[in-house]
Amino acid sequence: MENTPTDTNLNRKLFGDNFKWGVSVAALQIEGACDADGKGESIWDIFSSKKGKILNGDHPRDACDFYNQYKQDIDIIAQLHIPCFRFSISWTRVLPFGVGDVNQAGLDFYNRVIDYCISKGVEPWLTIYHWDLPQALEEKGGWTNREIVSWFENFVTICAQNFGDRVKHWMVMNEPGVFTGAGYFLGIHAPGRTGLKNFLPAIHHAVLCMAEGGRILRRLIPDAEIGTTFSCSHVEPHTGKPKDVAAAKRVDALLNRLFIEPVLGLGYPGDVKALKGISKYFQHGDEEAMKFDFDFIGVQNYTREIVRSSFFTPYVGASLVKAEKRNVELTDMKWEVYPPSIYHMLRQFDSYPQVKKIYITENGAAFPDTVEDAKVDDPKRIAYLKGYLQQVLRAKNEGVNVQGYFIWTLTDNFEWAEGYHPRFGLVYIDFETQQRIVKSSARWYSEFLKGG
Ligand code: GCO
Repeated sequence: MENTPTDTNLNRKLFGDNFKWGVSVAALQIEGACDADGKGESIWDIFSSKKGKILNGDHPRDACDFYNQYKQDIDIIAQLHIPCFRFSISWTRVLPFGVGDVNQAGLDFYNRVIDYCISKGVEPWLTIYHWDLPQALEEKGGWTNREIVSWFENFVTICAQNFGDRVKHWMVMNEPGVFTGAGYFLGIHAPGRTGLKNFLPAIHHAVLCMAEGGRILRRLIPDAEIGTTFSCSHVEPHTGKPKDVAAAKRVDALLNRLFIEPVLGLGYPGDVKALKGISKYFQHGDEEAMKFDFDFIGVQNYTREIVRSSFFTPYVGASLVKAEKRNVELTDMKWEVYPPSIYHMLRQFDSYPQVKKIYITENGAAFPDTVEDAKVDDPKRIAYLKGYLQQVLRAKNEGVNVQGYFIWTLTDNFEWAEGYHPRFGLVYIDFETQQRIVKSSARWYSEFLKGG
């Protein structure tokens, strides 16, 4: 492929001196201490307690004990020479009931984490909402209740006022497509709601909150760069038949355009007829309120999807040709290892003139890592990261304004409905003992960052 750097010449310098390098995590997936020091219940604390919802009956109550071991984990980041650390704020640690009284112990925790990052020369990057909605708000309708716009405004304001003096890189939301689709349509993520009656209002209210969150941050932290993140997968038709091509376009609209386009002022994509019902949830002025000119967009890509037309699949009339049936290399999530996917997604998101800058805020892979002689060798993850980085560089060399790359993720952690089984970390966790073991992929990343 033209412009694609080879394995041998891939090194940090090719990305430029100003390129940001980091690692990403999320509060619910790593913190544990699910009811410590005044923290309230999130929808994931409740959903995970329901039988059959989480693989192996796993629960995030302890996770990686980051709440108590944050210094050790930030020390590892510093020792690996990873410059930036992206983490999220647990809404219920700061506001146990979502609104009302602030939990000072929760603010104190995040101030300790931010201060410790800075003391170790690690730049803190903050995601405000990474799926852990307060249960108290879910009981009032959660993302289906338009009042969430004011609840979210309050949460963003408190975060900006308490952390904005030291944190200058902010993401308002993590992957609205996933938490609304899986949590409010398919019912496989918290809070387990299903159907368009939940999905459509959740979409619209998440879009309104994303834009409003951006406006609040810009007003309260004028010197910060403000973004938000989107999941995405390169979508290809199973054949060149017009019905498969049309099906792929509909899936691309759902997976890759549904949230970025309204925020850019382009309105909701019209390819999926079932989405037209969103207009029912509009109020006067929403067209304007949905828009915000983010300083950057976080692109989060792992794989690609192959789509065929499927008459019997409701709403979208398309089905995925599963990677495990396509004789391709897979990760432990059964996702295809397909590096060009990140290239195509960078080109697609960069093609919007309103997109000023892109960071890859998540990319990584789960593999069945094992400990041998107190070490974890994970060559497949190293190969995955190299392959995707080559494609990021290919896009950058072709003029895409991609300015950073964050690996998902620092430590093995609670992978939502899959529990602790999938291991995405650069650092292995023995969940019995909470012992950390730096994997060979972490050492590779450290060498890469040293310019080796
Ligand atoms: C997401 C979330 C992460 C996941 C990661 C692996 O993108 O779904 O941001 O929380 O753990 O992507 O699935």
